[in-house]
Amino acid sequence: MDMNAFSLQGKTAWITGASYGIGMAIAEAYAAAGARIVFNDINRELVDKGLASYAEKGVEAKGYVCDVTDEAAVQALVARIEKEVAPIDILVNNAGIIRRVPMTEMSAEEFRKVVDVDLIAPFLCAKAVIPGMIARGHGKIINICSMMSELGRETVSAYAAAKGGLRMLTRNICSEYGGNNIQCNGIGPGYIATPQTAPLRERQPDGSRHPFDQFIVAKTPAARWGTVEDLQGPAVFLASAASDFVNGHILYVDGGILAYIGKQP
Ligand code: NAP
Ligand code: GCO
Repeated sequence: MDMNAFSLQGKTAWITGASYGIGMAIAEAYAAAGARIVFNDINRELVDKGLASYAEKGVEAKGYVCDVTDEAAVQALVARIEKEVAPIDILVNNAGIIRRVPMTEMSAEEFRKVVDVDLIAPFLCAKAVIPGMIARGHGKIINICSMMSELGRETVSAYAAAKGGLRMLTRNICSEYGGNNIQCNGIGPGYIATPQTAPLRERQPDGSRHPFDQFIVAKTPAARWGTVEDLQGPAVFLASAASDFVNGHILYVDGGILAYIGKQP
């Protein structure tokens, strides 16, 4: 086997919402694999923060302000990237939000906002890049799904609905554009230590670990939270030629939690 199949040399990757967290880790890995990095975030402050972080890590990246829920802004950004940088070979739909609210206390507006960012935006970004990928005869789209693409839990109804929808959007893009040599797959991170999950890991007033933290560690065969680095290898694989015959697949990177019923109390 030619191990260059895992190289991203000469490819241009656009990672949404990648000023920090999972998106930044994926961008770093893609740069190490040879790709040109483009990212966006929702405001200038975050983009500048991201650019400074990338520079500190020695990663050359171009950053743009764009709200991925705004179709006109997304279309304009894709045109700008393809003019200023290069045609987009790899799209990672990473931008996301979560609101942890009991469903009966959640407003329709809050529910819609989560679905807007976590499901509608990946549709808008994929819709914007697919025509160019078809014209060039190849493309990779990677949607950052979630364990909540498969499981529910209290207070995350909007997020689970959106990430469940993202699982099926992934499979539908595969179905509709696989014939154009576009591979669309998902990554389903387990519980990863990032700002988004910080509230679930906060130390209690008495210094003890958060009950949810203890719960996740007990439910995960790997007996630990995931790190953003755990996602880098799977992300490179799904962006590379090594996965050209993998399509419509959600690759769960969860330490085995989805496979495990849990220890008998
Ligand atoms: P995160 O805190 O969810 O960060 C996501 C990034 O997207 C932030 O920079 C965020 O900006 C940005 N963003 C939000 N709305 C946006 C919009 N409308 N337009 C452009 N950018 C926007 O970080 P994360 O934990 O690294 O999560 C990244 C992805 O992984 C998300 O899709 C998340 O659902 C998914 N995920 C996370 C975990 C986990 O355990 N952390 C597990 C499974 C899946 P702001 O800072 O302004 O919000
Ligand atoms: C939560 C967490 C999860 C993770 C992730 C799990 O409140 O349950 O935030 O939703 O973010 O999506 O895969």
